[in-house]
Amino acid sequence: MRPDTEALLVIDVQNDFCPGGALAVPGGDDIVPGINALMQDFPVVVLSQDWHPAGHSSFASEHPGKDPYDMVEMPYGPQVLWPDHCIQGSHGAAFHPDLDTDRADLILRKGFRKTIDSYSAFFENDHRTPTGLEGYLRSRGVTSVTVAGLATDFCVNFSAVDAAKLGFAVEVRGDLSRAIDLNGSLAAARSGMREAGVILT
Ligand code: VGL
Ligand code: ZN
Repeated sequence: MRPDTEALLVIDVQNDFCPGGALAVPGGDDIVPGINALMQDFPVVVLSQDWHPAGHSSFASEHPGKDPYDMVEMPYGPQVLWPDHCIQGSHGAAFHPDLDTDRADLILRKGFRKTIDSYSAFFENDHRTPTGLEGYLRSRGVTSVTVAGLATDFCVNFSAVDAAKLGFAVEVRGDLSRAIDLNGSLAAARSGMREAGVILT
């Protein structure tokens, strides 16, 4: 077991991000056994869950004339439009059935406000509205986080960069994450994470 200062953050290992899901990430389910094994090493385990109301503003279906993966300008900045996914209470929003959710200390839901998306488990996409995760980790004495899950170039990336900006030591397990890779987003995410001081393994 690692020291009590080390947390594992498992990002969005949900049915909609796995093959067959609404926003399937290629090979998204391959990482489940490795993540289950890794959870056994950590004294603090947090799972995040993308958790959108129906009609969420990040859904292309809410923007007449737009298609999934188009970009729009939101009051908080540019936003990719997605297929409807991870709707609260739906099968797609549930964790992958093989994920060992019993091992989690905290399940953190994000993206529940209709008018703002939240890729990061720390802040919504305005980069200002906190989810509460920072306070949770600090009050448990955590100083270092390891991040894995879906998708490498979106929610894993934003969570890892925010954690580094907040002063946590951050490692991203690239081998236990999978990417959407939209127009070079994986390469951009990798260099952004490295620039922020994240260790990519
Ligand atoms: C995610 C796109 C939309 C993710 C969530 O978990 O990476 N990507 N919502
Ligand atoms: Zn989402």
